[in-house]
Amino acid sequence: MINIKENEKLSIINHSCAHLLAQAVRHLYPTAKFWVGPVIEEGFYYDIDLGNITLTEDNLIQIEREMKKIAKDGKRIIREELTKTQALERFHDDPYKIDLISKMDEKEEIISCYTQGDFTDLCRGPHVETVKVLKYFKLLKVSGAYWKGDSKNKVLQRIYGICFENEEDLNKHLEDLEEAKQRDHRKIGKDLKIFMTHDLVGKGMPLWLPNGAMIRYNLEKYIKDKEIALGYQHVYTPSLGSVDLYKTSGHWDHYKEDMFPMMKLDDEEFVLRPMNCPHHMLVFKNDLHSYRDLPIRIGELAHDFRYEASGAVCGLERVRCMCQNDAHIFCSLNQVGDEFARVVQLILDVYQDFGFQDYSFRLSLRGKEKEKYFDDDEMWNKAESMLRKVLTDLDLEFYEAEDEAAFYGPKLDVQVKSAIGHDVTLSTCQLDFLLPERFDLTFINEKGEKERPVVIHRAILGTIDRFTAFLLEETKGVLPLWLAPIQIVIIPVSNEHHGEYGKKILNLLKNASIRCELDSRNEKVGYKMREAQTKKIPYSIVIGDQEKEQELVTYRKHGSEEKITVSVEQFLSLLQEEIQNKVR
Ligand code: TSB
Ligand code: ZN
Repeated sequence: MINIKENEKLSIINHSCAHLLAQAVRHLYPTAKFWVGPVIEEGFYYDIDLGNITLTEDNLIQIEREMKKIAKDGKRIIREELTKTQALERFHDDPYKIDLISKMDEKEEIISCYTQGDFTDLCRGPHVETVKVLKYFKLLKVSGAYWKGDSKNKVLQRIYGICFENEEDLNKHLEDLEEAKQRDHRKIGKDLKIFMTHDLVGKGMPLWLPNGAMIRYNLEKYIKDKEIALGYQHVYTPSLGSVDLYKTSGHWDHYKEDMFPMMKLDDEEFVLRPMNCPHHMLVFKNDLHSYRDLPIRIGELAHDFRYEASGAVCGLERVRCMCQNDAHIFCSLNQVGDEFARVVQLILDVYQDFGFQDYSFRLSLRGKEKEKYFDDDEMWNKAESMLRKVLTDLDLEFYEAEDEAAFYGPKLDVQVKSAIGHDVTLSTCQLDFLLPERFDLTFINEKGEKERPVVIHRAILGTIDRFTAFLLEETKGVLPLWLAPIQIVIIPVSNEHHGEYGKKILNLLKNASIRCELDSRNEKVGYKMREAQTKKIPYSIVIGDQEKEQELVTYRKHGSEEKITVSVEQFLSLLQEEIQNKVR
């Protein structure tokens, strides 16, 4: 989707459209007060103080109508430059604009305002010459937004909109938005009964329904089998740990804000774990290790709990209870390059299996906010330059981002975009010199001396939760056969005549571990077929007289109109091959 902010012409008309919006709101709500109305990637918004009024979608339609009226009237937009004193005088009865003006320095910036007809707004500009050109716009939504983003402040009404130069572009954009809505995993997850949420359970804590649980079982098996084949050893460790464990690791000092609060039992203190690293450090420490044993790769499908802001949680994409596809690799310094290469290769293989193509690598570095990161400049410089070299040696195309590292070290993150435009990390591979130090980990090197290992933290699917969210959006819910919760639906033409044969096929497929259902409801075949399409079941098979007499099945693949009749054995081997090869 187009990024309005990156296009100069569109930025200007969107900004002018924000003023048009404000003018229309002023006409309809004369006491309205206006905060700021910036251009954003998705168009523009304006934050407006409407007292106790909460706007509805219907109100947006009325405002849009008023905007059209003003635009048609076609007033010119006139710029005026003011001194600070003049500006304070001009906006003296508007506390929001006074707040803005008082922070301005007239020596550094020109203070200007723009007037169109009966409406003047403080603004840097530039704007279009007349409101007449603002024809192709749409108000998209309204939500509450705290003044200056601070939850202690008043809630303002934030109205979002977008404006284009012509009707065609606007319509195309609205179609894209509609498609994104259809592709949103929260919609697919609800329609296909994959997960649900409930206020009684809490925000960011989805419940996986049977269909979702089957997808998840297959994903977990897929990645665990792959990892075991690659020399990972899987463990199970508890979802709780003592506060001391997290004090030792440094999480208590640098990650506490993201954790659920401590629980006190008798005289012990526990936390729900936000990460699994500390447990895995202790698993490593449980044995003596020689350089010959390294790298040691400890994996776990491990449950973690993070305090994500209530406004940030989103379906399965951002949750408060998650299951990481986690592993910690313990290796010597000179094995880091190879191990990183292996992890990157595994990521690429997995993305290939799922057909993911739109992703980018991000080198996530430390930021300036010191307290967020473990304070050891030498360690950070070493880790960051080492990781940068590893990535350069791998010939990987990547971009760098500050203030995105873990508190213990820099990361290589794989970034993807969700249907509604969130930029999120899926896979991650991180370099850590800190935790081995904090847990005093050692191995015996070639010289018989104790040496400190390096730890690589990595999650390939990220979390099963976020991965499933992304998978549902990428596939629009049409999962490949090997992952589909229900793979086949068997539809007898008549229950009376073909029901028994239907059951026979059902058992045969079930015995071959195919997940199938017999639809023996008293409904028309066409109706059942359509329902199988809506449920995105990969194959529906219809059986009537001919099929029954000659031991055949007639199948139809999801999304295809073609009906193909084959023997039962042929059908089964076709399915098995498709599952085996993870055909998409
Ligand atoms: C990889 N200690 C490391 C681990 O060893 C770690 O926890 N890294 S992490 O913080 O980056 O999290 C790993 C992955 O979990 C991320 O790459 C992301 O894909 C996923 N993730 C993080 N937060 C959430 C969340 N709130 N909801 C769903 N998935 C999340
Ligand atoms: Zn970790």
